[in-house]
Amino acid sequence: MNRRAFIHTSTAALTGSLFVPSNSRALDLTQAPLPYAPEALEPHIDALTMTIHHGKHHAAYITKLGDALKAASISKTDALELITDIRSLPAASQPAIRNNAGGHVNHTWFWKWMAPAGSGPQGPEGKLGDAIQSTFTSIDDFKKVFGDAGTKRFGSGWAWLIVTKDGKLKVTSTPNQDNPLMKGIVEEADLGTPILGLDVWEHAYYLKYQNKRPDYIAAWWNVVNWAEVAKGYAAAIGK
Ligand code: MN3
Repeated sequence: MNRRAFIHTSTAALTGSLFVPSNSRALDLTQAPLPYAPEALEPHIDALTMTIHHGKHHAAYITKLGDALKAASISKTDALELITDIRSLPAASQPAIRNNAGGHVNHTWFWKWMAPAGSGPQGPEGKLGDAIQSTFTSIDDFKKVFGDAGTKRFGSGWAWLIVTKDGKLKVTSTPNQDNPLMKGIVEEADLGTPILGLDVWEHAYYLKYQNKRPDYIAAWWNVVNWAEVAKGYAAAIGK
């Protein structure tokens, strides 16, 4: 094996064992601005919700994560690394780091998984489209399964489309700010690389949709950034 092939193989093995998306960089304790104006997702997601969600909720997870790390004298500040290995942290610090590092990672990705309606592909195309059709029968069936995962999540949490370690697509759901990368917390069968996630906490939709979570989910499909999902899929399957 030449050096190049060796490096390639080692990287693939490492990525596979950690489930960390190969396209994601370290995720430190700084907050990126929204990739679009807060009103850009109107009328599907309203500007005030976006402003509060990003500026208050997401920002608070980062502040509280910093506080939790400081209290536990943990110098590691990569939120992605933290969430993959929560169980190795001091027990007393695990709940706060689990919630707030999870919250930081989940929201950082969530903003990128949305884009103004009509600004990109209207649905999954190419290899991603083929994989969704062969896994779920059709795009509509996939949306039904994913939407149900979000609707049936009791209380607060997320619906996910993940790529499992054997390269299969799967719809899952987690409570609170848990994430499919959380080994030792999420069931083994539901671990994988998230390529799409939907925030179903009431703070994500209550101002506009009140108790009507299914209406929020139906509207949200209009602002899914399918180009970004396809990018995540390609990275997760290593192609
Ligand atoms: Mn949220």
